[in-house]
Amino acid sequence: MAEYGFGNPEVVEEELDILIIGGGMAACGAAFEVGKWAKASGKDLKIKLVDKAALSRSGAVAQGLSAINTYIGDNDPSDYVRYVRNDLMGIIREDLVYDVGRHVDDSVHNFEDWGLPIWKQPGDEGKSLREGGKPVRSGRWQIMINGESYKWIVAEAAKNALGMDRIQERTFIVRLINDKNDPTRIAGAAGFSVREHKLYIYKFKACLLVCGGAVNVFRPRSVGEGTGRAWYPVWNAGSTYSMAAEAGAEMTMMENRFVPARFKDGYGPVGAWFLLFKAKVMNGFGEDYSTLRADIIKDQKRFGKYGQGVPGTCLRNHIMLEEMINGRGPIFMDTPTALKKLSEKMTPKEVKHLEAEAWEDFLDMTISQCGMWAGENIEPEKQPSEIMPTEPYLLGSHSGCAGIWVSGPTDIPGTPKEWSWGYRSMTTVKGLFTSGDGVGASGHKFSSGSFTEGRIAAKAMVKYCLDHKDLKPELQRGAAELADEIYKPVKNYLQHKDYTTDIDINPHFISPKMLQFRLQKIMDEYVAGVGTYYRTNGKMLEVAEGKLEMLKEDSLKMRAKDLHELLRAWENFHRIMAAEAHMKHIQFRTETRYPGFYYRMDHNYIDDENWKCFSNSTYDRNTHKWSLKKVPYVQLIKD
Ligand code: SFD
Ligand code: AMP
Repeated sequence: MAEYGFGNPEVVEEELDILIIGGGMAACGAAFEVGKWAKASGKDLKIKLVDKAALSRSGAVAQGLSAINTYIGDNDPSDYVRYVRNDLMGIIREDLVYDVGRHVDDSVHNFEDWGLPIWKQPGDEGKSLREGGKPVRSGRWQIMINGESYKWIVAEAAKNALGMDRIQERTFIVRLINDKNDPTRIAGAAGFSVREHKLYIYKFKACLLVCGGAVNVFRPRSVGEGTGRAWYPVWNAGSTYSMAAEAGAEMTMMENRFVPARFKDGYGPVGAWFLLFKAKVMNGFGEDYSTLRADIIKDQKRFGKYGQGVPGTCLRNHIMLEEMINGRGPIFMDTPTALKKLSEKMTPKEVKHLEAEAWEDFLDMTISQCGMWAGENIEPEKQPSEIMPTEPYLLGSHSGCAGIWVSGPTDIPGTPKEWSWGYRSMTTVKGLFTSGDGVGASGHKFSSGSFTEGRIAAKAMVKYCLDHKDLKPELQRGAAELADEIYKPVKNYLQHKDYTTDIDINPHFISPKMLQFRLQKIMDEYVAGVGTYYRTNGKMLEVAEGKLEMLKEDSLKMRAKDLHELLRAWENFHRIMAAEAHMKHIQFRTETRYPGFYYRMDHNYIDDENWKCFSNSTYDRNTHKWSLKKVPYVQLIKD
C-alpha cells in the first residue's frame, strides 16, 4: 500500500493457546472462568481476549439492563426447557437449553457478589440470593435489577480474573484462519486496530468466537435523523455468524430472527411493562385486541398446535400485526391504567416511587426511550405510548435462535450421540467454540445465560488445549495476503480519491454507509422486512439472491477514508454474509414456522409433518456455495 501514501500497517503477530474474540457477556463469562481451569491443570496457558470496543461498555449490555431474564430459582430446569420450546415454536436443542438452565443461577449469584443490585421481596432486602433472599420476579423466569452498571460490574470481574495485560481493546477481528495442514481446524484470526495503523495476527489452538448477533442487516424503522438507533446493539454486525460460516462451521436455524415489539422510535423493551406493571395493550380504537381476537391463532391448519396454549413471542406479534394490517392501529401500551391500578393501595410517596421505576426501567437500558418521553412531553402515568414491531434482528440468545451448531453435554438421557463431538460448545470446526448469540437453536439465555455459556465453553477450551498440547497450528494464509485483503477499502480510496472533487461521489468506489443502505433495502423489500409487513415468497427470495450477488460484487469497491470507515466496511462484509445465510435458510424452509416474525406467503402455515426439524447449512469458501439440510429434532424433555 506504500505506493498510495498510506503506508503498510505494522503487523503484530502473537501465538496463544486460547483467543477469546469479543468482550460481551459470553466473553466475560469465559474470561472469568478460563484461568481457574488453566490453573487447575497446572499448565501455563497463554490466553488473550480481544474486543472491538472497550470491555466496560461493549456489546448488548452497554447501556445496562433492568432485568435478568433467565434466573431459574425455585423452578426446575426442565420447565425452563418447556418454556423455551414453546416460545420458539417447538424446535430447540433441548440438551443445550437444559445445560444453561442447570448452571445459570450460579452466574447470577456471582453478579450479586460483585455488586449488582438485585431487587428483593419486602423483608428480604438485606439477604443475597445465595442466602435465600427472594428476588422480585417480573415473570416466572425474570428478576428485576438496578442494572445501569451491569456491564461495568461484569467486565470488572472479567478484567480482574484475566488481567488487563491479557485484554486487547479496540481491535476488530475480521477473519478466522484455518489450519494449513488440516482445513477442518481453526488456527488463527486476523484483525486491525481501530485506533492505530496495526494489523494483528493471532495463532492459537482454540478460540471462542462471541461477537454477538447481527444488527442493521435490515432497513431500520428509524431512518434519516434516527439512523443509528436500534433495539439490539448496532455495533454487533454479524461477525460471529459470518466468520464462523467462512471457516466452515455448520450453522443452524439461520432463518430464525427476532422482531421485538418495542416502544415506538425509542425502542424501549416491553417486558417490565407487561410482566411487572401488568400493562395491557390496546388498538387505535381502545380495544383490548389481544383478548378480543386471541382466537385467530387457534386455527390449527395454519398454526398447528402452537396457537392452543400460551402464545409464543412470535404469535403475540402476529395478533398485533393483524390489527395494524387491518387498519386498527396504532397499538398503544396503556401505561396510565397499569400505573393507576398498581397505585390504588399506595401512599403518595409509594406512587412517586412507582413512577420513578417506570422511568428507571428505560434509564437502565434504553435511555433514548426516556429521551422520546421527555421530547414528546409524555408522562406515562397520564398518556399511553405507542408500541410497534421493530426491524428484524439475527440473534441466538434473546427470543430468537439463529446461530451455530455446537457440541452439547453428554449426560442428558436420550440425547442423540451425534449432538456431542468431544468438547462442549465446540462448533463443527475443530478448536472453534462459541456461546451466547453465537449458539443456534437455544434461545432465551439472555445476559445471564450467555455469560454462563461462556463459562461452560472456557472449561471445554482448556480441556481441548490440554488434550492437544502437541498441536502446532499453522496458518493457511500469510500476513501479506491478509493485509492486502483487509486494507483493500483503504487502497480503493487512496487510488481514486482525486478523481472527483466530492469525497462521496466517485464512480470508482462506494462508501460503507451507502453500501449498508443498499443491503438494508434489499433485505427489507425482498426478505420480509418491515416494508412488506414481514412477508416474502420464493420469487422474492430469488430476486433477493440476485441482488445480493450484485451487492457482493460491488462490496469489493467499498472505500475507507480512515480507520473508522475501514471498520464500517468490514462490518458490512460481515452483515452481508449473515444476511445471505438468513435468506438462504428462509428459502430452504418452505413453511412459516414463526408467524409474526416472518411469513413465507407461498407456504403460510406451520408444517410439522415436513419441517419439525433443524435446518443446518454450511458455506464453501472456495465455491461460494451454501448447502442446506434437514437435521431431525429430538424431544428430550417430555411435554
Ligand atoms: O429488556 C467484536 N438483553 C437482555 N438480557 C437480559 O438478561 N435482560 C434484559 O432485560 C434483556 N433485554 C435487553 C437485552 C439486550 C439489549 C441490547 C437491550 C435489552 C436493549 C440481551 C442480552 O444483553 C444478550 O442476550 C447478551 O448480551 C448476549 O451476549 P453475547 O456475549 O452473545 O453478546 P454481546 O454481549 O453483545 O457481546 C458481543 C461482543 O462482541 C464484540 N464484538 N469484537 C471483536 N471483533 C469483532 N468483529 C466484534 N464484533 C463484536 C462487542 O464489542 C461485544 O463486546 S430486554 O430487551 O429483554
Ligand atoms: P422484552 O422486554 O420484550 O425483551 O421481554 C423481557 C422478558 O419478558 C423476556 O423474557 C420476554 O420473553 C418476556 N415477555 C415480554 N413480554 C411478554 C408477554 N407479553 N408475556 C410473557 N412474557 C413476556
